[in-house]
Amino acid sequence: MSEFPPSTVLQCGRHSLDLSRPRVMGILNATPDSFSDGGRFNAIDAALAHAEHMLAEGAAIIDVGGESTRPGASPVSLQEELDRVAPLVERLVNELDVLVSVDTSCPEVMREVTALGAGMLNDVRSLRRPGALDAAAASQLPVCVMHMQGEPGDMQRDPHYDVPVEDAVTTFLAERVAACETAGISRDRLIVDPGFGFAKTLEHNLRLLKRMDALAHLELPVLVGMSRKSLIGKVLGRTVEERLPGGLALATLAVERGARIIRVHDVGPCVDAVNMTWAVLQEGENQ
Ligand code: 7PM
Repeated sequence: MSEFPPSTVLQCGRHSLDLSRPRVMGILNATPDSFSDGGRFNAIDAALAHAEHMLAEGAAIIDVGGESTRPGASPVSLQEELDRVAPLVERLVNELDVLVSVDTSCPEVMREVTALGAGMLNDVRSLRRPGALDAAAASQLPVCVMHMQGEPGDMQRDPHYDVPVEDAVTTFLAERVAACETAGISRDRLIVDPGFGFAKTLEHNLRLLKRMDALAHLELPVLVGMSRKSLIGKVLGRTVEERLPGGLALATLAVERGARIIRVHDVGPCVDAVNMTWAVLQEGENQ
């Protein structure tokens, strides 16, 4: 436990991210506004207020998503994704001076948000789109690569693995890490994510968390996202609004198994769960 993951400070543009202890990443949806330019302005104001709230609750990173990567979501055009994400990133960086991560698979979006001051890239497609590896390498920013089998549209159609799911995930991530290094993204800029809820049955998700220590072989910081996901709903019979206690249990177990970034909607409760878990894990470690 104590030697994994390696104590590390990630350089995220102007920000440093100390991952010698676990951190919480707050999810910020860059939601479209169907009314007018005035309406869009209001949607951005609301998103900024929410980001401010998450920072006050202890978020170390704000992850901005234009919903193009959401499983089952209808594809969003590049222009629409840029229109949703870019103005929000710009204001987060300039007005809140926060470490902004951007959830995108599009090289054009990666380049644009890098120019605007984003500090991290988060790609559920692991830089597999044409041009994404080069865009991420040029950004010089840390990148989170995530395991997913197939594409968001079809991935939940009877997911199957020929080897234990944690081995399939580790092999996939090792291959993506190698591809990143070949493209010029050095290891000290990489974060890996097992991709909970992406092309996985309930049993896959539960086993993946139970065996998450298998990812330790990669010797890279691990990010997990389980907040409000359907595995909680399936086990507990809870609606999306009722999944916070289940999510905190999962966050606790992930930290115990070495996760260093926990991506969540409910930042305050998760910060307490993470810090409490960390206090127990650290007891006696510094003597
Ligand atoms: C519907 C289903 C809507 C799932 C949104 C989602 C992850 C991510 C997402 C994750 C990383 C959500 C997901 N999940 N990025 N983006 N890891 N790195 O719950 O698990 O936000 S989208």
